[in-house]
Amino acid sequence: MTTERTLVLIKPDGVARNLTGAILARIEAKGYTLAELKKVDASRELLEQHYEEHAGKPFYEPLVEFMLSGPVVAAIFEGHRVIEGFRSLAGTTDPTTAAPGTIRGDFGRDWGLKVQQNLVHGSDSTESAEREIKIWFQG
Ligand code: RTP
Ligand code: MG
Repeated sequence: MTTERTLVLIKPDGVARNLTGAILARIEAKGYTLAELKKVDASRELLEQHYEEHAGKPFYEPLVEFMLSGPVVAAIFEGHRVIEGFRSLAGTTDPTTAAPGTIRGDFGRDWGLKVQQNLVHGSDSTESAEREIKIWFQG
């Protein structure tokens, strides 16, 4: 059986707030294994590939600008059902209402900006995980 993998990003708000270690520690504490880790100044081209499913949506351009605003940390985590396990740990998209106990619920809030700054990204399917891992680690 191949081990499932997911792409996790700590977005610029998480890095700027020095939450990288705390976030990675939660993922490891849940039992997933860190396979790759790097800090990246992402290019617009890379982010446009990563977020291609959102092109044309009202939050797309503010989202890309936000992701360009500072370094991000990209990681690959491994483990059985890691894709859904990480998304459950991250919490729902809006950090104001994300459940306490989740990464977004505990560390995030609405800052009244154009896009939701919600600390982390996690792939949402095996197909998107493999696509995103290629973009961030083999691009
Ligand atoms: P992600 O892809 O980052 O793991 O988050 P997600 O699945 O929970 O959210 P998704 O719908 O894929 O949206 C991608 C990111 O865009 C920002 N967003 N802002 N209305 C808004 O202000 C809005 N909607 C989405 C968030 O940063 C979200 O994580
Ligand atoms: Mg998403």
